[in-house]
Amino acid sequence: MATIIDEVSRTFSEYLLIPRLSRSEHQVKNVSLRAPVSRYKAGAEPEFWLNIPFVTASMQSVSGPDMAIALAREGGLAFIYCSQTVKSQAEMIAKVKSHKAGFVASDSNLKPTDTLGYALNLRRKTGHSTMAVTGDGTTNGIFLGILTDKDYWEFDEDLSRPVSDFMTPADKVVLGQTGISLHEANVLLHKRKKECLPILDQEGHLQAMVFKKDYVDHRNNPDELLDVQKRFAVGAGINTHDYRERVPALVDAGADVLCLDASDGYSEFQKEAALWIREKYGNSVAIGGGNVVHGDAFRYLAEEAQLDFVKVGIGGGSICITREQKGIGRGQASAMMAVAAERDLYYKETGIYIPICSDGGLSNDTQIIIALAMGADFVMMGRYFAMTNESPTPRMSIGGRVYKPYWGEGSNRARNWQRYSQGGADTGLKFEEGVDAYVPVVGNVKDVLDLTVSKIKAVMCNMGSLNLKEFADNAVLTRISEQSFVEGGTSNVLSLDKDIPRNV
Ligand code: MZP
Repeated sequence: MATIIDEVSRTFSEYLLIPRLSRSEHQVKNVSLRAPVSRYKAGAEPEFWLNIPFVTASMQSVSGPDMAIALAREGGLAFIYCSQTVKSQAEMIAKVKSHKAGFVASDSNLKPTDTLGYALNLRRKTGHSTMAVTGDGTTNGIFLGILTDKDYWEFDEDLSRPVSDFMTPADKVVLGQTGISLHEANVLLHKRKKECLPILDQEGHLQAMVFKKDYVDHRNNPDELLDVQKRFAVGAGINTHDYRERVPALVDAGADVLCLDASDGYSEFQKEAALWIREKYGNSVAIGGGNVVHGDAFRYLAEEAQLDFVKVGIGGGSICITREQKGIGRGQASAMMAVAAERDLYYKETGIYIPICSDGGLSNDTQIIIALAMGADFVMMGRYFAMTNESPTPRMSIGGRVYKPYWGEGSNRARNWQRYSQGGADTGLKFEEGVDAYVPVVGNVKDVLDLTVSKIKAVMCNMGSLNLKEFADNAVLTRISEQSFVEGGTSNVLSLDKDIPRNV
């Protein structure tokens, strides 16, 4: 006979936190939201951290390069979706990596004989208003000068004239030599009041560029998530079918974290893929997987598949119909509590900490807070990020409000069959597990995260905690009745806007 779990499947909105003593040090300015991503031994530091506990879902309608750049700037990580060709996914990763760094390889280059019209087209295509001019127009050609948008008046010039007529020639450009430190390069930019510093080798070949705007960006975003070369960190979704071909291309392009993207991750296919990657790349790239909803599955992926982190959640996603279609899944709070308990037990037994991620179904900031309190090290969200300006979908006006399309990876539109059928020769989507939907546009990633982060930090102070580990350890949660849920809203008053129009 089947095993029946007595406990009812519960969701995050059925719980409230009971405040703990806040001491004088429990102030928002002292709170850290750093979160581990890679497994670590007691007493050691994880190789990979997030500065805020947020990652994006590996989905077509969520995670492109603009999202990855915007989120890394705030301290989180995007997982570029894998339901596209290896080539285009690797190009997206490379785009994030080349966006900003201390020393950037110059990727918009001109020959002196190129016309101004050609340069303008290149500017439109790349968005780069500063372009190096090299002898042969290549990244590391002999440096001849620089063309910026201050050198010409687009609508007044003869566009057929050569770039050499407009550029600032090399002898008038402030230059750095190979071997200069980033700090020295920035000081030179500052002192000489320049926007960009080309770095040349002894023979005059262009080696790199250093931009003032990157320095300013860095100072404005102290939490930004960078790799050792000071490039934005980026993650990539992968599947259990083509990882032998896909993973090398993604790692070459610079992916920092890989995540096996599957609706149900309790499978030998995940183990095989994870061990193959581990053997080839060791600990140089973090590997996550899932999704799971109970302790045994967590232990399998932690122990047998040697994953760095495990994602929790089946069927809770805002666009997900897996529970309706297949009858599998678990309430997200019950799943988190079961997996967090097993994670803690595993840590006690082995001294190895495996971070866990709550994935899907987080429909407001309160649920994010409860997920972290229940032991999630970080959260993965799709809808939350799909609603921002940086998601890769077009804005559309419906009934006077602005929306963006948001569709599940298991929908007919995404056709990500690899996520739902992890092994064998199966190809193609036989039935849908996700829907095609719209979400309202709410603003920039930065603005929505600012609000969520402020709330989390405020609650952590209520709970007498200065970091996420303390928060989960200190958390005391109570289940709420339907009546107390109602009590939590406004009561016996008429609310402005909701009940009484503001212009009355
Ligand atoms: P949400 O943040 O929009 O509620 O959920 C996003 C999560 O739903 C993803 O990270 C992924 O785990 C899951 N997902 C993505 N596509 C589908 C689907 O088509 C899905 N069923 O469930």
